Formats: sequence, structure tokens, C-alpha cells
Amino acid sequence: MHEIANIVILTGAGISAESGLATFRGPGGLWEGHRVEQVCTPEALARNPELVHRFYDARRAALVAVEPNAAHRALARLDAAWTGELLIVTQNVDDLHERAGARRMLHMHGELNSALCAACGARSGWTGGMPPGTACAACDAPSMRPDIVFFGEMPYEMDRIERALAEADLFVSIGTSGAVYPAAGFVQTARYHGARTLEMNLEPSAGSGYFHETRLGPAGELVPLWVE
Ligand code: BV8
Repeated sequence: MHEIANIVILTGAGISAESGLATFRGPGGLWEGHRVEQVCTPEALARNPELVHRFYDARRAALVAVEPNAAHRALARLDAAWTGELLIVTQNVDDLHERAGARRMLHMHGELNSALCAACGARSGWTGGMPPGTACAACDAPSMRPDIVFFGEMPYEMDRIERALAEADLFVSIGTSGAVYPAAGFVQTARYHGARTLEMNLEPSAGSGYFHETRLGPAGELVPLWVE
């Protein structure tokens, strides 16, 4: 196997499942009877802002009651020890990677604990239950919204992600169904640039065929074994 210097790790809801946070497309994948594709759109925010704010307030409330699990902690240890390039690209909006100690990471779909002004783009922490119409501290417009990338919106830091994928020697995907693009296409980009590709998931994902290797099982078991 050629020398591995640069690693890109993509994580999805499955890495937080053992911490007690619900995934999207598993058995409990609905929220108040809604699929994420229905609630997580600019149209839903315009049509029913109370519903969308309630959806994110509920998930933020759940977040304070859970802890990072062995998979988050193992990735944080790898991040601290790895002397090559390493980037954790999470699709998750929870803060469990940070709370486990990860540093070299980014949230491509936004963060529960952040709020965004739809008028001027200023960000702030999401304090308590921020109701629709909350004024922006920077421009005073009543436009604070969840700092979440909705369906149809451009994920964050795509240039940085594409550059890391082009340089990667190893691409690892953990706990994602491969249902949502552009994240689901990262394995193909990495492979195109010559990276080895490894998937760790509870079940084969939609993109399993693109991985050199797939390990099936809970992230809390597989990730620490892989990191060690
Ligand atoms: C964009 C917000 C363009 C935060 C989310 C038709 C074909 C292809 C693409 C499209 C299409 N129509 C529309 C699109 C584009 C669309 C898309 O991909 N739609 C899908 C549904 C077809 N994508 C977009 O709109 C994206 N933007 O394309 O912009 C553009 C271009 C120019 C200018 C402007 C715009 C934006 C996508 C982001 C949407 N936001 N979330 C939030 O609320 O959380 S997506 C949402 O689903 C989550 O963020 C998550 O990231 C994503 C994927 O879910 P997963 O993380 O994979 O979770 P899931 O439940 O699905 O799977 C969990 C997995 O874990 C399972 O496989 C399970 O087996 C496993 N598991 C469970 N337990 C464990 C485990 N594994 C290990 N251990 C365990 N214990």
C-alpha cells in the first residue's frame, strides 16, 4: 500500500447514533411525522418558520443531554496524533466531534449551536429558543435563522473540501447512508485522485460500490479499532 500522508474523513448521522442522537433515514427517521427533506428547505422556513425553528430547537435541546461516543473520541485522538494532513468533514450539525476534542474539522451542513442572519450573513450563537423574527445584532433585521444548509442551498467550505479530496491518500466514510449530495459523491472524487477508500457503516450505503473496502458494524466499535 502506498504511503498514507493525507486523510479525509466524512462523517454522517450514524457516528452520533450511539450517543443517542436519531439518524435521518433509520427507523426513527421522522420528526413530528416530517421527513428531513420537508423541514430542511428554504420553502419550509418561509412557509412555516415556527415548525422549522421548533425542529432545530428540539434537536439542540437533545444535544445538551448526550455525550461524544468512542468513535468521536477515537477520531479526536487520530487528529491529535496524525502528523500528515487530516480533515474531518462532518455532515452532522451536532457538536460531538468538537466536544471529543477534534480540531481539524468543518461542518459542511452547518451547526445547531449557530444562528445566521438571512439578511446580512452575520452569525451568532443560538441562544435558547430563538423564535422566527429575532433581530440580527449586526444589522437589526428580524432575520435570524438556523445556521443550517437546507436542501437546495450550497454546503459550506466546498472549495476547501474539494482541495482536501484532491490531495487525499485515504478517504474514510463513517455512518452515512450516501443519500445526500454533494457529500455522497466525495468517495468518487477521492478515488478519481488516487485515494484508497474505506467505508465503515452499520449497513452498506448507497455508495458502497465505490469503496475499496466496506466494514459493517457500529462506529463505536469499528472506528477505535481502525484508529488503533
Ligand atoms: C446542493 C441539514 C446545490 C442539517 C441536510 C437528485 C439527485 C441528486 C441530488 C439531488 C437531487 N435532487 C436534489 C438534489 C440535491 C440534494 C440532495 O442530495 N437530495 C437528496 C435527498 C437526493 N442536495 C442538496 O440540496 C445540497 N445542496 O446540492 O446545492 C447548489 C448548487 C449551486 C448553488 C446552490 C445550491 C444540500 C444538502 C444538505 C441538506 N441538509 N441537513 C440537519 O438538519 O441535519 S442533509 C441531512 O441528510 C443531514 O445533514 C445529513 O448530512 C444528510 C445525510 O444523512 P446521513 O448523515 O447519511 O444520515 P442517514 O440517517 O441518512 O444515514 C445514517 C447512516 O448511518 C445509515 O446508513 C445507517 O446505517 C448508519 N448507522 C446508523 N447507526 C450507526 C450507523 N453507522 C455506524 N454506526 C452506527 N451505530
